[in-house]
Formats: sequence, structure tokens, C-alpha cells
Amino acid sequence: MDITLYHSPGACSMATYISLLEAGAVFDVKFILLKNNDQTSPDYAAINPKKKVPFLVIDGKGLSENIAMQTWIAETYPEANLLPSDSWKHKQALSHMGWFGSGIHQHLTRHFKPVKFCADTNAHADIKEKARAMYMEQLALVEAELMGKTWFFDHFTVCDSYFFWIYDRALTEGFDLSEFKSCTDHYNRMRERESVQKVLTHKPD
Ligand SMILES: N[C@@H](CCC(=O)N[C@@H](CS)C(=O)NCC(=O)O)C(=O)O
Repeated sequence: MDITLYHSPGACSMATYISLLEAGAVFDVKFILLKNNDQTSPDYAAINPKKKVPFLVIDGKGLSENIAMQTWIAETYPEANLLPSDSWKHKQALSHMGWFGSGIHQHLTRHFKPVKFCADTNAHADIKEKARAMYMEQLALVEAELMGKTWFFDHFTVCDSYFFWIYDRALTEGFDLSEFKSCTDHYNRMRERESVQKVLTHKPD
């Protein structure tokens, strides 16, 4: 199988990258550097018209959206056990990933780039503060979910890869997450994994 991941360091493609490594997949990484606006280049738009990372090309066919990619990885490499086999827990895992992708990610985007949402620079501080507060509200729910647990489920899954990015990106935004002890422990546990170390240190030459 021929697999290419389009990735930008620090972006949510980190989650996909971690899961591919955890799956033991053989794949290429192509850097699309968001800091250089590579995602808007005509060459990349021809590959992924949504102009976002992550993007996977599998034997010539493109797949976008973290939730779909993570599910594809787990289903393609079943021996890695990256999603719960129990039907209800499997749906809970999809629910978590849908929540991370549509319920939490957006607050990080608003905090990072308020100009995308409002041209009036006077409003940016307010947008950022509201985005931070909404993120923190969601993280309190994740904290309750993770309390007393090592992983979201009784073994490592793609939800753990995905949440690693949700937490890591908030640190980059300067959020103080120390009140969320279980989330912080989860993050530190993730950082000990070889896959995460590889993703954190893999930068373009
Ligand atoms: N719904 C997409 C979101 C992807 C996304 O927003 N990626 C960001 C990086 S974290 C991006 O490529 N942003 C570039 C831009 O908006 O110009 C997914 O779940 O994969």
C-alpha cells in the first residue's frame, strides 16, 4: 500500500501522524508548512481542495478529516488495536473524535487566528478570551472523562493520539492547563511514547 501523509509540525496532522506510527504503517510524510501558507498553493489545492492538513493519499485516493483518517488507520491495522472492539465503546471513540474535531478544535483556531473571524482588531482580545474560556469549559469535561484512567479506553487508541494534539496546541497558545491533572498526566504519558517523540522532533530539513 502506498500512503502519504501531508503534515505541518504543530498542526492537528500530528494526531494522524502519531496514529500511523502506532499502527506500524509504512508511509511517506510530505510537509505542508502552514507558517509559509503552503496549504494555499495551487499545487497543494490540486491534491486537497480543502487546503488543510492532515490529508492522506492512499494508493492514489485522498482522505481528509482526522476522524475518518484515524478510523481508517485503526481498521487497516487491526493488530495495533487502535479502536475498542466492543460496539458501544467503538461508537464512544467516534464520539470523542467528533467532539475533539468539531467541539474543541474550533476554539484553538479562534484563539490562534482571530483575524479569520473578525476584521476589527479591537475585537481580537475579546475573541481570544472567549475562545480560551470555551476551550477550558470543554477541557473540564475531558478531565472528568479521563479521571482515574490511563487512556480513554482500557488500552491505547486513536483517541489518545488525537487528544494529545488538543492539549499540546493549547500549551502553544499559552493556556495554563495545570488545573486539569488527569489531562496533564495523559499528556505527559503520551510524551513518553516513541511515536510522539518522533512526531515532535520531525521537522523539515
Ligand atoms: N476538519 C479538519 C480540520 C483540519 C484543520 O483545520 N487543519 C488546520 C491545521 S490544525 C489547517 O490545515 N489549517 C490551515 C488553514 O486553515 O489555512 C480535520 O478534522 O482534519
